[in-house]
Amino acid sequence: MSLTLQGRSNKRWRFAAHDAARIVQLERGAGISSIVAQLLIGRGVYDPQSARSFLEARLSGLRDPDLLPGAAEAAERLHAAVQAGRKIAVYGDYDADGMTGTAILLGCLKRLGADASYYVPNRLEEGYGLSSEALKALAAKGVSLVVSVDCGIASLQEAATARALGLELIVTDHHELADQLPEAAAIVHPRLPGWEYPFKWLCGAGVALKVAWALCQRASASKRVRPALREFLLQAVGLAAVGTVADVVPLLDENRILVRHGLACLQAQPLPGMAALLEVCGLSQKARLESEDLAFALAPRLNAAGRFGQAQLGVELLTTEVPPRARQLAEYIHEMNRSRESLERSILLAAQKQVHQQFDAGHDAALVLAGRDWHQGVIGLVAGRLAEKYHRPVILLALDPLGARPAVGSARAPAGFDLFSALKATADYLVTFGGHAAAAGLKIEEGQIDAFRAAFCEVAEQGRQATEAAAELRIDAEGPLCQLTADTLHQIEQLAPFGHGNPRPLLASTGVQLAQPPRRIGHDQRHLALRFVQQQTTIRGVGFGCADWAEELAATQAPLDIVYRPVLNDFRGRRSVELQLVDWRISTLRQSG
Ligand SMILES: [Mn+2]
Repeated sequence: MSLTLQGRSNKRWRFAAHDAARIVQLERGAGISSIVAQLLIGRGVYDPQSARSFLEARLSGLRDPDLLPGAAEAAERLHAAVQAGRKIAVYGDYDADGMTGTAILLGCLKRLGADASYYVPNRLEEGYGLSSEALKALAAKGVSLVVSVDCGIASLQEAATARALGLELIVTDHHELADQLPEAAAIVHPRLPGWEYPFKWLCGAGVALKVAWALCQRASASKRVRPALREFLLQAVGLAAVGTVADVVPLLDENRILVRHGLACLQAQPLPGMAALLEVCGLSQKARLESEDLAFALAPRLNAAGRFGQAQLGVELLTTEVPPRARQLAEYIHEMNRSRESLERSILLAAQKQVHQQFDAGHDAALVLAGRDWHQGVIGLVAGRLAEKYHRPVILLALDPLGARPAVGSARAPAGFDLFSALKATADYLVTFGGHAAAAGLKIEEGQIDAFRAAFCEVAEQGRQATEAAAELRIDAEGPLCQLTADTLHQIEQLAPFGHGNPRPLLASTGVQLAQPPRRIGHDQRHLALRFVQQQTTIRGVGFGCADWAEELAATQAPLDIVYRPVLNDFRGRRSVELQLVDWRISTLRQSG
């Protein structure tokens, strides 16, 4: 039976079908516990062999790098350039995926003795992708081969510039393919036309790792790479894991393997920069790193450097071999992340004020907000938060301080809405735009904003149904709190790493009460500390970003139905089960159990 209800988050609760016969079959066939079988079936894994390969996620499950479209050609060319002693530049992107990918290729080239340098554009001044100016500057320095990371697939003009400059250009990227490809010496991309690569969702760093691996095979004159290079490639898997989680690509197939093993590599043998970064995040003593640590601690710090136009420091951090320098850079990046947090808070407040003053959140199908002192490196984060909160596309525009240049905008949309198509449909009002279904960037003349808003809201209205249909919580299973033993949680952890495409399981319990009123916690009081009781079982809970619910929860005497993610806390060797509250409602069902 599939039952739908609505909780306080305004999302519908959709319970996964419970197919008892199928669960028992998989449980026996694969020799796994019932809860793991149930969760795997909910993820579309039905047969014992797929279940085992999913759970094992062996490193040997990574495909030979030469199978990745263009990787063999790129590796041959890079190998030849290294042998010839030519100057090589790695041209990266300023986000965490681009930085980690750049660090992988640069680190690899240096270990092969190459004369290699890197270039990462300034996000605020140059923007995303290859730039003709930068290519000219590289050529003037004697660079003769440029290899892009996490960018370049749409840089047709710039590829022509590179050709005119006599630069050999290798593009490695994973972004959407346009109708036309750049004219480059080689293009490495998991979805390159004419190839059939079985896994389409490697990120920029994943693609860079494959190229580095293929290059190491050539340098070792064997499919088995030399031990020293193998050691570096394992460290590079740690870097690729950060890029993979940061870029929110599905954690399935090769991405799942990269993150599973990358987490272990980051912990066991981190590069000096990663060690320093883990240290400033307070993670160096953690018993077991999780994908969430990459998503919420490492990636935001690297991205903060990019947001302030300092991505080159991020790459330096990830490639330096000098621990004191790594420490210094990690601390500086940590500070930039704090500035980012405070800017984000103040823009969020101002944007919310605009939502209340200017818009009828119930009627406008999209929110288009603008501010003159908004930092363009941070507006995307705020747009993301608002899109989540209001379940509709949100565009934040940073107006030029002098009003002389076009406003720079960041757009985010909830699942089910195609932002890129919506911008394409309203492109007449825009100077430029780019991106994909869930996130995009744009530039617009100030005088066009009102007309654009009206047009965009109209397009959003048409896409509303799809967005609303997607606004649901997919609950894996329902059961009493007493089921949540440390043992069950260990079973569930076998499905880790969790993230996009393989979310941490969402469970529900009905007829639960609060042992005490919720407490606001966190340095900005945004979170809630909770304690749930059901019969003999008491479990601690936390509601991240749920402070809005404090009064209502405190005033509620009736039993609650709750939706949550169970997590296992390994704090100083003491294991405890904790709930992360996701949604709740006043109970109308009989108590479970
Ligand atoms: Mn990327």
